[in-house]
This record gives sequence, C-alpha cells and structure tokens, in this order.
Amino acid sequence: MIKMLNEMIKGLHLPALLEFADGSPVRNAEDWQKRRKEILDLLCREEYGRRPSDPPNVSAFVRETNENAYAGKVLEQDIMLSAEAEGTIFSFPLKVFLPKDTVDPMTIVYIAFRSDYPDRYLPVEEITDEGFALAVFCYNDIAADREDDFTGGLAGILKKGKERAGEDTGKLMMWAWAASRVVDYLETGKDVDLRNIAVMGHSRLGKTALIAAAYDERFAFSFPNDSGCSGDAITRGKEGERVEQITSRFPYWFCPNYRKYSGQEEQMPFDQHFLVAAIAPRCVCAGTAEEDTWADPNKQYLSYVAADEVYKLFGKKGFLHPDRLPEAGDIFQEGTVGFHLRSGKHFHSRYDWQRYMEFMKKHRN
Ligand code: GTR
Repeated sequence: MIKMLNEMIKGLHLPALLEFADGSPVRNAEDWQKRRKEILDLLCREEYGRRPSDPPNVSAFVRETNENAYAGKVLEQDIMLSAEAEGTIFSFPLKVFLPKDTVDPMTIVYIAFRSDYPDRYLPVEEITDEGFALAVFCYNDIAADREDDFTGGLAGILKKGKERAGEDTGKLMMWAWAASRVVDYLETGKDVDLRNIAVMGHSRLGKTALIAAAYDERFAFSFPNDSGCSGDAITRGKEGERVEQITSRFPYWFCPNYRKYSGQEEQMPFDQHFLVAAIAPRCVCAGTAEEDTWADPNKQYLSYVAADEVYKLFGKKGFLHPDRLPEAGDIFQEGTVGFHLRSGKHFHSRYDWQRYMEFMKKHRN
C-alpha cells in the first residue's frame, strides 16, 4: 500500500531498526525493549552524548503565586526547581500555568527560547483556554546556547574542568534532561494528569523534545516542531542543513564524536528514525513547514514512515499516511504518529499549536 515510499526508503540504505547490533532479528515488542536500549546507548555515544543520571528526587521552592492570572482563569506559579546532577545541586526556574476550570489537565512541558512568557512562540492563554496545563522553562537557564566552553549552569557541573571529548554530554541532551526534572516535579503533586504529559519545543528545542521523550517514558507525547537536522530528518540524502554545517556552527549541541560523521553520513550506524522509534509505542506528532528547506520536510516525513514498523510490532496504528510525499496543508493525525506540513516558514505558529492540541485530545490515554 505504501509502495512508492517503501522504495524511496529502501534507496536510502538506512541502518535497520528491527535488527540487534549483533545482526539477530528483533521479532516482537519484548525484543524491542532491548533493542531500544541499544539504540539509546548508541545515540548517546555517537550523537548527543552521555545522559546525566536521574536524581533520586527534586525539590521545589515556590517563589510567587498568582491565583488570578489571565482574567482569573489561570493559576500561575513561579518555581525554583533543584535536582542533583552528578553529585552537585543544580537549580533552575520553572513556570507552571494551571487552567482553574479543568480537572486533571493534560500537560505540555514546553522548552522555551526566552524566559518571559507568553512570547511569540508560546501563546499561554490560548493554550490554557483549551484546558491544557503548561510547565515551561528556558533552555538558557539550563546551559547557555553558545560556545562558552561549558563553563556555566549544568554544562559547568558536568564538564568538571576537563577537556571535552568522545561521548561527553552535548547541550541538547542537557536541555532534555531538564525536561525530565519537570516531570519529577509534576509527579510530586496532584495538579495534573500524569498519564498525559507531553514535551514540546521548536527547532533546536524540537530536537530536544524528541530526545527528552526518547529517553524518558513518562512523556506520553512528543511534539517536535520544525526539528530538522539531527532531530527528525533522515540524514542520509538530506537537503539543506547537514552534519557538517550543524557540527561546525553548533558543536556544543552534540558530543564530540558526532563530528566524525561530517561528510560521512553513510557511515553512521544510526539515522534519525532511530530517535523517533525510541519513542514507540508512545505518541509523537511532528510539525514541519513548506519553506523550511533547511530542515527538509520530505526527509522529516520519511523518518516517521521508517519508524512505523516499530509501532506495528506493538499492534499500534502507527503512522497512517498516503503513499506519497507530504504537501502543504496535509494533516495526518489518525494514528499513534502524527504529522503536519503547513505553508510558510520556520516558525512555531498558532497553527502548529492548534494541531498539537487537537492531536493530544484525540489520543488522550
Ligand atoms: C539553525 C540550525 C537548525 C535549527 C535552528 C533553530 O540555525 O541550523 O538546526 O536548530 O537553528 O534552532 O532555530
């Protein structure tokens, strides 16, 4: 039924998802759990770097509460969250927005570019009006998004003064680790529906949203918006940004090992469908934009097409889509995997938000 796309995928010569590193087949959902572990280890080693260990608990200090935010509809809390990272306490600010009229709201953990909300990517009131809670932090409060030699924040704690090498943690992984601490915090209360927590981000933070959900099964949904290169786009044959560009402009996003694949994509023992598949059987729904050729929407789409076989192992609907490449205006939301291609540029728009909220309502656990 999806003959044309299958041919296209065959032509890319992707590393196999349903085959263990030793060549033996992955036959069922139980095997997949072991294979998933292999994949997560591989992505740490070769792309994103070692994942810091999970702390035993987090503590929260509520700095300010506004019980009547947004015309009185929202409870807004300004919190300082603290967690142990490799033996040192690390703290960062978190904002929580709870819609007062909704019992047990589904929650979106949003990884933001800026620390003043709402902002152009984050229309807080439009989201809480739909009955969603939001838990938001700014990535720069975790580790600065610039070449600072890993001296500040979580990066400073992890670097411990050594030269970075091999599989040392990159910043995408650090931001993803922080998203998990937000779930630790949500789990300490009774304010939200813990079975329906999503993680979302745009662009570099879309990559982060995929990593966060791949490594933490408490995220029932991942919403990577325009995540592109080293996010959801297949690297082999990719147009626009490639490993060479991304690792020379943003080496600190990754572990030093990733750079060796610059111009050598065919040698990678993985591709980005591995990251998507590590989220299975949970939900993932991606947003892409027609003019975002730097991200390459076709290669983004093919990642989900390729990851679908893992969903099928679980008897899930997986990715339901026609046998063709995506067109602007396409919205595929009937399966466990969702996808939309909107017209326009690289941006986290209201249109994207509406699609993600729609998807979450359809697939609520
Ligand atoms: C670009 C980068 C993309 C994407 C984007 C963003 O410069 O090349 O991979 O992450 O930044 O985060 O806005």
